[in-house]
Amino acid sequence: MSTTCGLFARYGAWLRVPAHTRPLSLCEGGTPLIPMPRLAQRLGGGFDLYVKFEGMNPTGSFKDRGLVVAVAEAWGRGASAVICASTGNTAAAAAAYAARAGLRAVVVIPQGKVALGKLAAALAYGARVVQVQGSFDDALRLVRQAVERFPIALVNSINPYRLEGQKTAAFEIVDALGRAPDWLALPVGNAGNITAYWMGFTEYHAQKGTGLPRLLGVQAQGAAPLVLGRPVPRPETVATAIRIGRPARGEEALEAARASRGRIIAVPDEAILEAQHWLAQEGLWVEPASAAGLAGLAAEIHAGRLDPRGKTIVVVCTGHGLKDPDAILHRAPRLPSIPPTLQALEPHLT
Ligand code: AN7
Repeated sequence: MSTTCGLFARYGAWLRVPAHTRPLSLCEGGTPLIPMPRLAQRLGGGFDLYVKFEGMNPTGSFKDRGLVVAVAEAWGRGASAVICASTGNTAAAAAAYAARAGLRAVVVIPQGKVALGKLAAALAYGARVVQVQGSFDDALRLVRQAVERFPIALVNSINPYRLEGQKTAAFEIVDALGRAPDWLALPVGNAGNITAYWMGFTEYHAQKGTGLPRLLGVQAQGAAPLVLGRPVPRPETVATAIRIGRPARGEEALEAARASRGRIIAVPDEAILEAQHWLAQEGLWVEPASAAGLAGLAAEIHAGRLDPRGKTIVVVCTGHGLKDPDAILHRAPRLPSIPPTLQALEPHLT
């Protein structure tokens, strides 16, 4: 399959992949970088704020960037099936790209802890979905064991081609702004994405002198192994996408944050939900985990640890709100129910 859109078409020359890699595409990437002047005001003003809205990818999250490349490599080497552990978005993306390539997908998820839209997506794309009575970390341990015994390609972000794809988001931000932002704030779960962004920014900078951002990685307080400095055996957070206690790329993430003169912090669930609400007030519905970057940025500015004045700051919103409708509906007020008369509607019009 030759590609006319998507990551291989746009950034193929930058992807370090084996020659056998067989490009495919769902026209992923090319996501909007949306100016957020009113939100910047809310955080004190005096700086340029943008959201990189990764929810606009084909399956609704940034995972499409990683999975298109990981599946292309597996497909090109003749694999007939792929497997991943997932909090949901990786599962949806793996299932979609496997379907596109005609491969089988097996996704292993923590039972009862995957948002509805992600589970439905994996099923819609025809993946075999297996629920584990345990956490994401248990699921990842299982799939690591499985690929040692069975001929099935691992597409979690331990797979280096995942990062090759995901680094293209950094390229897009630099291409849009003309240089790297001063700060990049993003959620951190299994820690592949922050690692990939740093790769992307450093590679572009080495070739084009486009500068480097400081990285602000944000974990949920109940799932913050990189802040605590030790694994969290029973992670818990409303942001189920980042409900991860033992990140596979934790060391690289800490190193990326350090090298960028940035840091990884944790924020409480309430701050995440508040940031989700702020984004919705701007017309952007993102899933809870996706709002963690903004929550972390707000907390750092508020505490006086990050001076935004005169800066260009990009917040990465990693996944679409449509993936997790329950996060909204669980908190929604009781809706009025009326007979079909104008008289009954009238009290609701002001
Ligand atoms: C919306 O899908 O780990 O730090 O299995 O879905 O690269 O793990 C998802 C992670 C942020 C964290 N935002 O990224 C999975 C999974 C959203 C996510 C993250 C995830 P990493």
